[in-house]
Amino acid sequence: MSTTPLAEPIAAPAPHERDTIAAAEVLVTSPDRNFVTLRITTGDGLVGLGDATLNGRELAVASYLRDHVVPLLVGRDAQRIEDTWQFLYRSAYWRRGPVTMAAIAAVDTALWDVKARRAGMPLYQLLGGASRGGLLAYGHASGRDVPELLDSVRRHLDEGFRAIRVQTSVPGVRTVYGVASQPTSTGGRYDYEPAQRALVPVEEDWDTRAYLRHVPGVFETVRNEFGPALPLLHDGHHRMRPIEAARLGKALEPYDLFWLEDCTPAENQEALRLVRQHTTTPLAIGEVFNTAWDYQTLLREQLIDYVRGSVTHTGGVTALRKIADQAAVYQIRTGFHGPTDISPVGMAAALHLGLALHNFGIQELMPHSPRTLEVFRTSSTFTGGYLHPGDEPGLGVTYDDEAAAAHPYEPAYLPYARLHDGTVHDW
Ligand code: KDG
Ligand code: MG
Repeated sequence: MSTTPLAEPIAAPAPHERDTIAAAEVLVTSPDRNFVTLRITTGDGLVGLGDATLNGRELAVASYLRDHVVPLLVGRDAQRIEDTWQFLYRSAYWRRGPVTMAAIAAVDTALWDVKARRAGMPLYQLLGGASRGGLLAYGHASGRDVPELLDSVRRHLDEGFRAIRVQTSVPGVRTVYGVASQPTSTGGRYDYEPAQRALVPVEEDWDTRAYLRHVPGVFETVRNEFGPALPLLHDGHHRMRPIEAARLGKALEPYDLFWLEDCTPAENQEALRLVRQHTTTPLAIGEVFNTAWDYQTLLREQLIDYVRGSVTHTGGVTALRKIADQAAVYQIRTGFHGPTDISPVGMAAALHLGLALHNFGIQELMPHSPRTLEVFRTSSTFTGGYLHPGDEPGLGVTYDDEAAAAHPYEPAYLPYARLHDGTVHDW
């Protein structure tokens, strides 16, 4: 009996010495808020940066990288981005999850930075080139009362924003997440960081019925004041049950929102079916998602209009691009998460990707503090309401070690919410 000889395994060619990963460092700094960054250096000294910041759980990702990923990276081929992604995702056995995916994202982003620097091109050129001249960005207006909110919208318009997220305090609720703690229109400090430096999270209160009674009237006032054209957005921050979210979406229809974000807790994808049956207000979701599988039902059944993931929390440029391409099949667009806890490195990666994607929708912009921008020097610009990542090779971000050293890590936590009877609530 003759047997077919087994094929010899084919090994990928060994990396060119200059492309070998010579070092990978985990950098933790806290210029007004905590950031975790991965810096990869190649055999010939090219450097790439990746953002691994997970708000309130920063050191878990730093340890995952330092203890379990960095030892696997040294000696690998920096050019093999897809292979490295698959290796880190599949070889761990334990898949998905925010810590794992932020760590993989940092490696992936740093390798894309290296590849683009090697090519002498801004990253968006490697991703297919620019699909547009700039990225429409939305800013965060908020107010502890309606006059303060209207002032905040005006200030954002003066700063050049052409799309605005509107968050408001709620009568009977003491503190509401997303509402700046000081009046920004009179020179008060913008809240660069919703997390607060402390050993335990700050407790906030919540009342969904009071919120549902209040919000439509606020949007009516804002719409009347600023006219029909201004894109207005709102973040429900996972606080509603499906029927409550449906009611809000319906109530907001006359005010023509660009989107209603995170109207229900995101892990229950089926909840969006009920919301969708009741309202034509566009829906955005996904800032806490970390893989394509978190979007599976939402995309296939066309239950959302915008994908909210970030490069930083969804496994990097490689993974988020695949999600965006899947969304494009259903005419669903991107609206990548862009709060201050995405570092300027993660933000730059989002801008390069957004510039290249055909189905880009909008980009969130929560400006980083001047102190943050002394550590992370970025070529990104914001002009006339549009963001652009700049044309430097790679991501266009450099990390200043000296500036970073002045800001050691400090524990900081996002707040959380309780109902008036003391029950912990979604937020
Ligand atoms: O880390 C969590 C914050 O980034 C998040 O709460 C901000 O909801 C947010 C948003 O839409 O930017
Ligand atoms: Mg949000």
